[in-house]
Amino acid sequence: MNKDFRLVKNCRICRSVKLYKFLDLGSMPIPNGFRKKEDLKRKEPKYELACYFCEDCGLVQLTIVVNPKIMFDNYVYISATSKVRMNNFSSLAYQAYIGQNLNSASAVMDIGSNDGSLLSFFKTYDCKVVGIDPAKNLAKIAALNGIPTEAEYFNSSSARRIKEKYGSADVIAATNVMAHMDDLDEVFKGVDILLKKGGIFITEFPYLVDLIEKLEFDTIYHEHLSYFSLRTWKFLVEKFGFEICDLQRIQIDGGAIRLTHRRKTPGRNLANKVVNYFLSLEQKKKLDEKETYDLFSQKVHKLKMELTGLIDRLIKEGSRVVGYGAPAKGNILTNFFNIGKDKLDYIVDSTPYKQGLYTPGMNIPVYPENRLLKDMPDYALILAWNFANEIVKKQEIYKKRGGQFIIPLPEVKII
Ligand code: JHZ
Repeated sequence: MNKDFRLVKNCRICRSVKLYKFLDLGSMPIPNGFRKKEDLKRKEPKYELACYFCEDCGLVQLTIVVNPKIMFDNYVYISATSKVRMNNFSSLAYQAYIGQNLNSASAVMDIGSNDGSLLSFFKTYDCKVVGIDPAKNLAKIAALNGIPTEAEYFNSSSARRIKEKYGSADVIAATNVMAHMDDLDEVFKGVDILLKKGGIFITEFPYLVDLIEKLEFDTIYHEHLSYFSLRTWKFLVEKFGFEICDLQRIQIDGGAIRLTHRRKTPGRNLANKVVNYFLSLEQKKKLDEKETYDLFSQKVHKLKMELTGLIDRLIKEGSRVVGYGAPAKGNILTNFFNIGKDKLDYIVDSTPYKQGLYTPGMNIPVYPENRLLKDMPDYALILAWNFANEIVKKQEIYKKRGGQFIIPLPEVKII
């Protein structure tokens, strides 16, 4: 892509033009576009953030695609900052290791490998590992940690190059990355090129049922181009000759699904029962109806009133409020709800790359986590609400000393 963004005119999966617009969050900075102090005066690029629902296949997708180079070539997010995420990677690696009977001759490749966290678990099983991630800064870190990483976007041509260099894979993983890729046909072509006969392709992504039910509107941002239901995902994988052979709901990132795939063998239906269960659940939740998405948008606007109302009241009463966690989603929540420095003095976050910088759009400073105890603000708004339990446990002393946490969604809660 040569331009900064392109408008979406057809559904990414079925090519339909019947796209129904809902939830317009307006013009937003890129969600991981943290800025240095000296850049704050410079104009920040902002892009439309709104969704379509495809009336034909049901895919929820953004109305525009921001040039991936703007978002991913240098990436501040690292996977290793959460114990919950690391435990989830460990369980995925174990499941694949046992299920595929892997050994030291097996090769595991990870698309969107970030800092190499997932592959590090396969390394403990002695498997050969290869990461693939366009973020050059992260590829370097992963390589230093012993995870060879190709700093590339994944598609059929990079898959060919990787196959030539490393051979084919017994397992290909792609966690939290399918939503980030515009040309899904190219991704599946690449997987088909790289995967050994009998190999598996495992992916995880946030589940649309959870997003809608728990009002996780802030997970809608420029990096996430698609929001999958099983119905849309199944349509996609079958188009490329794969089938789902295992499917689990996992309690991470506000609710996600882990899917394992193999190449389709005629006459074999590996996971029919569980797939049908999920398909009927989605029907029951009315994911195929436009009204569901309109209702979702209305609820987001109501949440805005509730959360900003609470913070305004606390501040009026003389309390100090800060943010906890500076995830991409937090930047969407603060921008859309107009929660700026007048409301949150600062945000604490464990990611070294984010500390010392300012959040996109709202310019709120980001400090290390230990600032919370030193400073003892009255309230900490947990912007990384998906890790609320982990954070509250970690900050037990803050609570004991009288500090309180605000959870922003699905409904505003003080704990
Ligand atoms: P977290 C990222 O989204 C980006 P984000 C990406 N697009 C994606 O798909 C999802 O992940 C899955 C901090 N933290 O994981 C670390 C603490 O400070 O919810 C992170 O900055 N203390 C690839 O950015 C942030 O919170 C802690 O104890 O929305 C969490 O970011 C913990 C546990 C986290 O993802």
